[in-house]
Amino acid sequence: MNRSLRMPVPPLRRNAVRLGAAALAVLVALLVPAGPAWAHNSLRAATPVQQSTVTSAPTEIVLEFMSRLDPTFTTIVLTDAAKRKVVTGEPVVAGAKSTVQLTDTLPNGTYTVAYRVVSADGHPVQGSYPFTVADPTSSAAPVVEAAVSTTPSAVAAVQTDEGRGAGVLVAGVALVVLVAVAAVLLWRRASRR
Ligand SMILES: [Cu+2]
Repeated sequence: MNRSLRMPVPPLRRNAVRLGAAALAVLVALLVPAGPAWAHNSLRAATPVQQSTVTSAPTEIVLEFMSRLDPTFTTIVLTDAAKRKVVTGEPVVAGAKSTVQLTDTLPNGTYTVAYRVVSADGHPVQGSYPFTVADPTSSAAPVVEAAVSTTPSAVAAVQTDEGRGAGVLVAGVALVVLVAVAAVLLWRRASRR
């Protein structure tokens, strides 16, 4: 196309600004509803540590969250490799920490800690993680996994922190939009020469 033919057309820069504004509007629309999701409570630390192997059976499970817990809505459930519930005490909440005592010594094997707590905005947050007991001096027979069992990695993948999931999704969409806008702007700048 001849350069002179393009002269009457409004400057391309104006189109670029308009496109940028549209992209910004899309970003704001995506980010605003997800805002409260970032305020959701999440697990900060745990004992036994997530995905760890401990050489002596733990006597308690301690979960520490990012913000204070409501004792009424704090649940911690321990299951063995055969998905049987392990008897524990009731969760004892102190600030952002919750502890359950284990009444019996855990036999060697892989266990899953599942938790459900409530965020400041009232939305529930739940997740789970595995840990393994491998005590070389343990005489108890290890818990055998059920035939259709979940491997530790599959259990880890099941972790459902709703807030984090929404945040990652929004970040992904925002990234795609930004890359698309950048590509269009670069293409327009290149085609102007
Ligand atoms: Cu919420």
